[in-house]
Amino acid sequence: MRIDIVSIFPSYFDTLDLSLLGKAKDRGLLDLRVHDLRDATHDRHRTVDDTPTGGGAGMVMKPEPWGEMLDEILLDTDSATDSATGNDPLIIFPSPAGEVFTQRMARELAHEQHLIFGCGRYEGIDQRVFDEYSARGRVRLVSLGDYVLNGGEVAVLAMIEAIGRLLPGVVGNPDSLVEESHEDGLLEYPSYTKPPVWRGREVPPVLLSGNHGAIAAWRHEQSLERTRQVRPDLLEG
Ligand code: ABV
Repeated sequence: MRIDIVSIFPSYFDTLDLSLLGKAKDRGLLDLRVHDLRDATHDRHRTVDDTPTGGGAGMVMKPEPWGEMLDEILLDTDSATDSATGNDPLIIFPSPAGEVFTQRMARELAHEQHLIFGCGRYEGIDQRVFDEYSARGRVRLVSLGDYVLNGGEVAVLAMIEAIGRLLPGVVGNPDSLVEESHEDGLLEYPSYTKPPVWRGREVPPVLLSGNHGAIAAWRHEQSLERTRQVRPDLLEG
């Protein structure tokens, strides 16, 4: 998978060299390219924002640097992987006004050949940027949840981690992907390891029974009970 990220704080993405995703990069499973939006400005102050037209508080990101940067990435794209595979890039803008990111969306996005993440700052990006690239291709606004961040960078890190670990070969043991929270629409059951007694607290005896049917049934019941307690909304749909 190819991922391009556009941000005015490219060093936020240095952490993607760590751990599992760093290894995926080294092994060529993930082609990650980080772009500084200010490289697409041409004034002395490398200006990316301006006052909101019509008035109001804060600043809005100007359309020109976004247009220049995204055009450049899209040009670099046509010749490469995408058009050959009939898989045009998907541009994602993190936004508190977007559709909510879920494990289902992560699974969907893990099938894409090429994702482009545009990290907005300030009060947002000039609407014409969304309109322009929606008219030319696929654009989605995506939110991590109902809260406001200072910019899209942290949201993009979270999305890339959730998507990246689903790519074939990134997580060593793919079985570990199917038993975790949200994969079956439920929260994960509690996990234990050795020792069997720690500070007087015992591991539930069924887990030491060797009865795999009883263990699976116990875990499912625990998942249901946790979900009922903490996230009843997940049981409704
Ligand atoms: C993107 N808050 S996503 C840009 N929850 C600015 C703020 C923000 C996002 C989110």
